[in-house]
Amino acid sequence: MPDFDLVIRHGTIATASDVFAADIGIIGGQVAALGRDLGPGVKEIDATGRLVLPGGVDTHTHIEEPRGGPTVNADTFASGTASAAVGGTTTIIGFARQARGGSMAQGVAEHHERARTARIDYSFHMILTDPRPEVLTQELPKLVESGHRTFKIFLTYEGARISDAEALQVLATARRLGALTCIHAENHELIDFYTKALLAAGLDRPKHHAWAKPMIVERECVNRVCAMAEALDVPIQVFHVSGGEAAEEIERAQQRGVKVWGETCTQYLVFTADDLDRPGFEGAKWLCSPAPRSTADQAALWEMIRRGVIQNVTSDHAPTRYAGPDGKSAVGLDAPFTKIPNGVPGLAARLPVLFSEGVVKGRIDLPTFVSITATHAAKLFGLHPKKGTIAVGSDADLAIWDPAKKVTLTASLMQDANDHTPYEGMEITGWPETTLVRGVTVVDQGKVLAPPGFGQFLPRGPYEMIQPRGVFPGPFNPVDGVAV
Ligand code: DUC
Ligand code: ZN
Ligand code: ZN
Repeated sequence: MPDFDLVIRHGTIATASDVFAADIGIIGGQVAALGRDLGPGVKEIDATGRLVLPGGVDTHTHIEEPRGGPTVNADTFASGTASAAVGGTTTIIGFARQARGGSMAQGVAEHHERARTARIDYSFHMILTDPRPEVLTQELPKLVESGHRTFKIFLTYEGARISDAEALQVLATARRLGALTCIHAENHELIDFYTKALLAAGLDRPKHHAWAKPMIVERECVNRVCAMAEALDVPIQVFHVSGGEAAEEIERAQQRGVKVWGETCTQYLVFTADDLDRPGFEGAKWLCSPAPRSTADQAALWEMIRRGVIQNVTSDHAPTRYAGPDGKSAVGLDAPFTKIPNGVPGLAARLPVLFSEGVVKGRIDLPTFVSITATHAAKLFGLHPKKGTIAVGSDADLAIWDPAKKVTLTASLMQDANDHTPYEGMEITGWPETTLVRGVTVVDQGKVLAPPGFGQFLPRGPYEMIQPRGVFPGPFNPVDGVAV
């Protein structure tokens, strides 16, 4: 009589704190035992010579988001989550968006419909584009209660951005409801000023996108949102920190005790502004916001990861095909940078690129890799310990890696619905060969086995990590108006 549904034998397990040799016994989709010489399983996987890591938790993914323009998000939940699983990721958080003038509840309901084809587990951040009083006071309490515990706000992008006054109202609401706010922090007015100056001078190629939003644009805004978080005593996650100066603003706030967490993305660790200057229109493939920066910024980001200032590395997967009437070149190969949709695809590439560039090249150790790709994100977004670790009682969401496998990245390897990858031709070492979600093999040797709909929505309840500190810079609580 077998003891387990599945036993993964003889692997080397890594968590965010330890690396050890053990078998994993799985019952009912959860880890039931870790140990040597576990009893038999109905099924067994031999992981000799392999690393067994928690499946990746990618908390910044744009999938099947409607845009309302000529270009479209290339992925559906079926294709985006297939790609995620191919790259060893087992949980994603996507974005449900409020239409301007519309209802956040409707945006969430519509996104739940789209996500029915997900092949791995998922949750949503709620993009607030129009935080009117009734949205904040009537819709959000119910939405948070039903497990949508993160807000996303943009301080730039026409059509999505909100004012500082509105941002403060969103942050105050997050504090009252026990929600976390994620922020796209770039100074809109400065970008606008730079952009007008560039266009007036005829400087409108893809490379000028980086000129229109240099680091000062980001640094100033990161400083500002840290001040807002401190003033209201409310935790925030700063999305896609792209270089040293912005990370330093976060570090300073953290040193003052502010609950601000920094995220960067794979692309900022491997690409630079020079990639936007590839011949012809090719640079459009690397056009994202914030813009890729310099090799010095890459080194600074790795250092900030080692120091724990940046704790989460996501893909910011934002796929737009290159060719075709709905692609990056929809407006023509001479389109000004202002007409090119922002974003790069990267769901499948994230873990392998970070493993190769981080662990194999000796920039970070294996537990740090696990932490920045899975464990910290699961903790920060209220998914831990169900997700993001390997422990008795956790979901058996696992990636079994060949740490020595040499791979040349190509678009077809990614198995998303895009027609290119900015990582094309990159040579890496290490590949997640088998991915399991809740003990079920969803990808094996590049073959996607999970059907659309296998993924489950992950509602997120209240949790300690994002509780306010109860410390205000002034003599009273400006959110509730209660004397401290
Ligand atoms: N930047 C974002 O803020 N979102 C999606 C794509 C991008 O480049
Ligand atoms: Zn953003
Ligand atoms: Zn994004």
